[in-house]
Amino acid sequence: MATWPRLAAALWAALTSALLAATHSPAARAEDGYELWLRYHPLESAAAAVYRAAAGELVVQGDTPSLAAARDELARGLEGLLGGEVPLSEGVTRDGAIVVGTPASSPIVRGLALDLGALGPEGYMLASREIGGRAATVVAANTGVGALYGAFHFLRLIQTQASIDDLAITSAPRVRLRLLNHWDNLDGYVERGYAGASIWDWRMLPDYRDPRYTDYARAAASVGINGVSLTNVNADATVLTPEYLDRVAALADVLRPYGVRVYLTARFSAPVEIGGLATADPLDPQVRAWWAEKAEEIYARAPDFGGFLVKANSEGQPGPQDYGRSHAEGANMLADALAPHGGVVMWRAFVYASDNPDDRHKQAYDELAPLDGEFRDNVLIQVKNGPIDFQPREPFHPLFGAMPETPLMLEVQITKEYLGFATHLAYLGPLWEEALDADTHARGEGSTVGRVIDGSLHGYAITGMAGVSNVGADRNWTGSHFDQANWYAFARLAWDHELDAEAIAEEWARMTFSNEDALVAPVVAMMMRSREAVVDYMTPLGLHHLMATGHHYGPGPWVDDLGRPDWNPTYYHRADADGLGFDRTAAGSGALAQYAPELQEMWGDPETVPESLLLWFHHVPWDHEMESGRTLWEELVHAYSRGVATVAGMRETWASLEGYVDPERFAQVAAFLAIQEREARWWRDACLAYFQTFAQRPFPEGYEPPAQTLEHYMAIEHPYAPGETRPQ
Ligand code: GCW
Repeated sequence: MATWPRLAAALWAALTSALLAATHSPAARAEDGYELWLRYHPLESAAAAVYRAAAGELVVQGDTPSLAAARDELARGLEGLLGGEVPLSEGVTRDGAIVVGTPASSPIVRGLALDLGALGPEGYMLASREIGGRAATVVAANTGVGALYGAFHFLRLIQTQASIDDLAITSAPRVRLRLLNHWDNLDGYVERGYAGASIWDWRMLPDYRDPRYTDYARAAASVGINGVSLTNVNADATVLTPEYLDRVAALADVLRPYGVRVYLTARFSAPVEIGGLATADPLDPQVRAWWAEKAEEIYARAPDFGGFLVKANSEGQPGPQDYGRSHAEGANMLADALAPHGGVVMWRAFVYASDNPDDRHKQAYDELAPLDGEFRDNVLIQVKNGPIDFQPREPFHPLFGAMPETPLMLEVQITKEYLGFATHLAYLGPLWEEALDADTHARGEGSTVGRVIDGSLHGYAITGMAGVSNVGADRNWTGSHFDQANWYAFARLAWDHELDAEAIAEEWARMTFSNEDALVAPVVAMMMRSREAVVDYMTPLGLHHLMATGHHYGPGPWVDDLGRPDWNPTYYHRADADGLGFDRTAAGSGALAQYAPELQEMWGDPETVPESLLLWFHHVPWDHEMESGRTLWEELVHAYSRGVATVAGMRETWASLEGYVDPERFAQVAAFLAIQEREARWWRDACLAYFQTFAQRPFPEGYEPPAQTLEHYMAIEHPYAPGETRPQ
């Protein structure tokens, strides 16, 4: 018979084990997203036991800062995942040793005589080996940073519960410069930022180095980011003053062990603004000397400084054309200043002139393609994925394939300026994959954008890919939990553009939420549909730039009164009584002529162009018959409605996953999906109400008409929507 004390003890035991289970079960613990995909929460016990056998001790030989970072990350990750400390050892003393190092740092690695030649300075090898009769896993590379990347890969295998037996993995980046571009102003405001203020606290630097910078560096290194441009391309010359360069140097120090170099945006007029010169003419000897000296000052503080990112003669930014000089003359002047120190210039191709009435689609190509071959060896031209501006869907930028003598980088936007800010769930892996896989036909079939930017098509000596960052000071870094996936996917594709967006989504979901298939499969399916849903409810069938003015939040297809024609949505959709879309064939703006003949032929005919780009290249009658048999008007209604339905389906999917995700993250995603569904309806209804005034056709049967009148939608204003361009 149970006595009271025994009963009480039994009750107490039951209670504490229930409490323990609650705190240990990953689904039950409240999480704010700060840990990103590096959560390292305990695996369930059976899985942990398997990995524990293969992770008996950690042998990191060498003590460079990057090797120390690799050791610390492995120690932290393994302890978290396996639920106990993994001992550090000087040598292999038992089965399950994890040996990390480079041939230079580690006698063990040297002794294995691994073939690391093809891995370059950043690649790595994960290999199962016997060492002194013991089973070991070797994480080897030519540099400490390579070993750090390998350590993160090894942890990822365990985080995603992949096998770590018989490992024979080698990996090296296809693209050399893999950057995040922050559009952060020095006052902490982030242009097109939806995750709070800038993480760079310039006021506290250089004295206080927020530990968050180290976590940022860890996250960056975990996915192979090796550069960060700290400041907005709408640049402020102040960052080039000595006081700020000291702060830049402090950030460079924090990021260095993780293989991340800092870059700055160079305001072209800096010699005038902070240098006291009368001109910033790139051919003026004093200007050239000023920049050369500026470069000296920077490299004295940060010897591995990466270089300058420049937006010039675009949207009001100063540039060489202010002095009658070309983009090449401007870029080369900065390149000459950086060359002695090994720095590069990333010169942006996002240029369009206020006095040029031509189709904006054509302007970057017309200005830059003729300059091919005129740039210094340390200049890259950084080209957005599409010719207009980070729309939910664009054809690839026609410069890709058109500058064989000039290294072209790809720039994509991770922050979702045009895809619903942080509240809409839109996984951008498929968008970037579409851009990277697009065939330019520059050297015959298979001349993809990916092969242009990785240098294999034209033999570029330097290669790069940049993503406009979505990181801010929000606890979850990116403003929403699912936007972390976009940071992650960008970096994974920059490392290897042949990776599959769906596989990347799966990796991310396993690390970020849970390894349970019941969660992973629906989450990945939802992510994979999400970008197309945004295309559908915002700009289907090749429509583009229908967003409201300035902040770009919500629909504004009716806007027609802005200073420049090409700032107006009406310029892009050209709706009239006959039809819809922008004729870019020879009969229209002629932009199609910037593409290869094969594409001109296919895209030039409304019958053969993919319907996803139909209205990008053609002005199409409202009754044009689509593949589905519907008319254009009916198809438009169908696509907008499908977008809303997809989001409603995403909401249902998420609702069914309660219990697989901790309550805090679950609730935020659920609330954001509700906002997304409401805004998707708003987009659909507003755009269809507007286009109907031209189409003059009824809503097809089975489709709800807009909930409100067009006047209602046109009267909506959002004066404080985040992220707008702000003068500095
Ligand atoms: O997409 C536009 C944005 C601007 C941005 C510009 C650019 C930094 O609306 O905010 O300015 O592109 O890429 O330079």
